[in-house]
Amino acid sequence: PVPDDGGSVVLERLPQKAKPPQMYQVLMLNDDYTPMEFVIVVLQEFFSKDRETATQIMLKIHLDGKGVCGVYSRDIAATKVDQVLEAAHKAGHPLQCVSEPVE
Ligand code: NFA
Repeated sequence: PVPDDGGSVVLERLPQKAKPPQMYQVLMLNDDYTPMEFVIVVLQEFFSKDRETATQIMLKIHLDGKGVCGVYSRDIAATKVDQVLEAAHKAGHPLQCVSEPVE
């Protein structure tokens, strides 16, 4: 007969390397045609900014050529870009929006 070994099992944990996921910043780019008011509304609607913050970000984009609208996981950032581009296209504005990894 085979002796019972007790069936004991040792589960060792490998060293946990849970790095947080890469984050992506969503930027809007300045152009000469998109109305300031449209950019402010987009920042309020899609980036949950209050009107004051939205106005500051819009002016930063207007003066510097680009500005960060928010920082998100890759999927959410891609969705934000899509939402901005669709809203701009529907309204007939050339507003551009991109996402890029932080750092
Ligand atoms: N530069 C645009 C204007 O003067 C305003 C604008 C701001 C456009 C930010 C795009 C992004 N009407």
